[in-house]
Amino acid sequence: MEKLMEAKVTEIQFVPKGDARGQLIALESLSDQVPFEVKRVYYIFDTTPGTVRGNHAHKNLKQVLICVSGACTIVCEMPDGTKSETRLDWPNRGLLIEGLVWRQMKDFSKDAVLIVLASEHYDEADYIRDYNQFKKECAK
Ligand code: T46
Repeated sequence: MEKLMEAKVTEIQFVPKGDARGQLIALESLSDQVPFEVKRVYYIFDTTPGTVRGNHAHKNLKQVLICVSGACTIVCEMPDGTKSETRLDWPNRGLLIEGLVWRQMKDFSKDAVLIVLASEHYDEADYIRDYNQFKKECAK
């Protein structure tokens, strides 16, 4: 049987390099904030009002989500059924999602830009898009 990585959701606080000119946040692979090699970056913007994205889990992927403009809410369901909601509403807040976590992104503000740093290249085979299949995987 395929061995899946441990499911985990961690809120991260980035420390801005602020000065009189404004703020700057630098993220590096294999650091405390991004504990994996970044192989892919994608971003979600111009989201249709009221839309809910996600509705899937990943088998073996680590991602850091940052709302660099505006705000959105990330809902995570862990393999034991525990749910959490995190409002990402400032560029110094991040959410590290690892392994088998059912996720939804919702309540996007009009100006929301959600950037995601991912540990792997895009692979549709890593997705579980069926909720019942997710629950079956969790029960294994
Ligand atoms: C996730 C959440 C937070 C690609 O071709 N390459 C990519 O790297 C990605 C991420 C997507 N796509 C294609 C696949 C679909 O045809 O873009 C289309 C939209 O993707 P999806 O419906 O999976 O998007 P979301 O917003 O529901 O989920 C995305 C990520 O797919 C997912 O990994 O964790 O953001």
